[in-house]
Amino acid sequence: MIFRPAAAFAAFALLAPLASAHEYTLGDLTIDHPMSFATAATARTGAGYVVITNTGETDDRLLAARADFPRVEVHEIVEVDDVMSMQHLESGLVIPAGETVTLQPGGSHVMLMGLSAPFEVGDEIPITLVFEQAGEIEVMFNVEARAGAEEMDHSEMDHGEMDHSDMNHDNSETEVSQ
Ligand SMILES: [Cu+2]
Repeated sequence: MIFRPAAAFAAFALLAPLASAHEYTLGDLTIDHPMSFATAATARTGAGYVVITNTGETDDRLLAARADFPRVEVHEIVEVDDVMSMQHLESGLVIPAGETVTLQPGGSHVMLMGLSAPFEVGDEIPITLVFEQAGEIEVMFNVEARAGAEEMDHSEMDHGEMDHSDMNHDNSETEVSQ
């Protein structure tokens, strides 16, 4: 289920650069600005990005993510022989004590596979993030326009440049390395 509240469109139009800034707290973790990019009409995969800060004194780990899609995995990007590919982080993504880990294009991300409909700007995608120490929390990933895709001010956005991972995501890949 993707929520598509009419209000989100209005807010987006008025406050485009700031509308989607939102933050959650779970134990020692701060989970900031969960977002995804609008996808092509034919896309069968999407990616979720978020900034996670561990203010505690114990390392935590993003073990998994759950959402209403056939497959949801935490991926990292690895480069082998100049070829970028995605790998499922079977044992999770470490969030070191006192540090911030950013899931972003070209790096780690929450991989959403088997989309039945494209993500549109203004959509809110509920995704449950499961942490080893802090437990789990459902957060809303706000769908934003890809930089350059629309006429708007992206000066405050430092993500959205095309890269290998985005290209893979847009190409409706059917094979994902395990
Ligand atoms: Cu991926």
